[in-house]
Amino acid sequence: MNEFKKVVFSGVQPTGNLHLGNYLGAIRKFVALQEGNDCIYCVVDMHALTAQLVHEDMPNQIRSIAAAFIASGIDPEKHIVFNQSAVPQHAELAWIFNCVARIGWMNRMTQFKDKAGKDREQASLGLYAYPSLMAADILVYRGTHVPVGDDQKQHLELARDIAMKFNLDYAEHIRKTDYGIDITVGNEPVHAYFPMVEPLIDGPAPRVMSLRDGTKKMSKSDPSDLSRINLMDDEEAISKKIRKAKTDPDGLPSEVDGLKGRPEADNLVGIYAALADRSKADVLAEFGGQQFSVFKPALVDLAVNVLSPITAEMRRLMSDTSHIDATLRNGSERARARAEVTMKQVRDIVGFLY
Ligand code: AQP
Repeated sequence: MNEFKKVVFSGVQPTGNLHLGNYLGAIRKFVALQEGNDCIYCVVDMHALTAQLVHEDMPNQIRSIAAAFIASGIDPEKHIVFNQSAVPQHAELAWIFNCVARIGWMNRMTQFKDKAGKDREQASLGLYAYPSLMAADILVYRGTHVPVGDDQKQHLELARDIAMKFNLDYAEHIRKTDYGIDITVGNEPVHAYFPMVEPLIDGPAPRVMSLRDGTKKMSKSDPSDLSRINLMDDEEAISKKIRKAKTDPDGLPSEVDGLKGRPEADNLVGIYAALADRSKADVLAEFGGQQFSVFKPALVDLAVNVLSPITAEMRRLMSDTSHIDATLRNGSERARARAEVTMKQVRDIVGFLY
């Protein structure tokens, strides 16, 4: 239970082409949450340095994520759209969180293990500390709800641990101010400065898988472009990728249970269901018993119908970047003002003089 004012926060890294997984797992949820909520959506450009230091065209990568947000239906006037590096309070809070978080907690992060690979000694310190910066991104706005894909679940649990430890370690200091709020965590009453973040993972496509391997997440960094549908793909590319998507020799089952042990079939049915806003059971009621030669063209038509207006709008926005730049500048100013309210209080709680 938390009685903090509801603030929705989420971010996307400018690390390459946005794909259908980013869209269905995250951005579409961002759009749906706008109604009745205070939402802050961030292009997390500082995170982009963690796995690869030098990026070919960082400014346009940042702009293209903002363009995807807007083209998908996010209203940057009612809500806030900005890039992380323009609000230095994220890094400032992240440092304090680096001192709150324990090395043992960071050692458990599976995404670090996956991304660092075998040669962990050569991974950047930033990649290791990534979840601490992510906690700061959210909590510098005292964010309460975070729409993300399934792969971010563990990082959000860590954000809760960091918030809780800060609340407990600084409990006496927080009590001396009027910045805290009484909340209940489990059955325990806690006087908290930071809320317990709620991940919003559920949805029709919390983990979209690669089109080449149904056991691997669809990912920007997969070397094979055939593994993902990019938001900037045209009709021909979408059609080619779906036609070439790996499948098994059987036709589609009539029941969801029949997808068990068939990761590629399960993924394609899941993508169809998410794009059509239908359940998998409903999709199988229509296509059960059919071959992929029938299902794949239907999936191509659906994907093109849903994605092509977004792609066209992204291209329009990117053809003259002045609008995106003005949107990011305006969003960053509003985000900075809000983040500074929190940081003034945090500096006071920690005991920093300024
Ligand atoms: N395959 C996916 N299915 C569902 N959701 C996904 N997300 C990412 N991949 C999938 C969600 O998209 C949001 C933004 O992700 P990100 O760019 O910040 O980082 P990521 O999770 O590392 O995404 P990628 O595309 O897989 O990039 P690389 O290849 O750089 O690692 C997040 O909410 C994420 O959950």
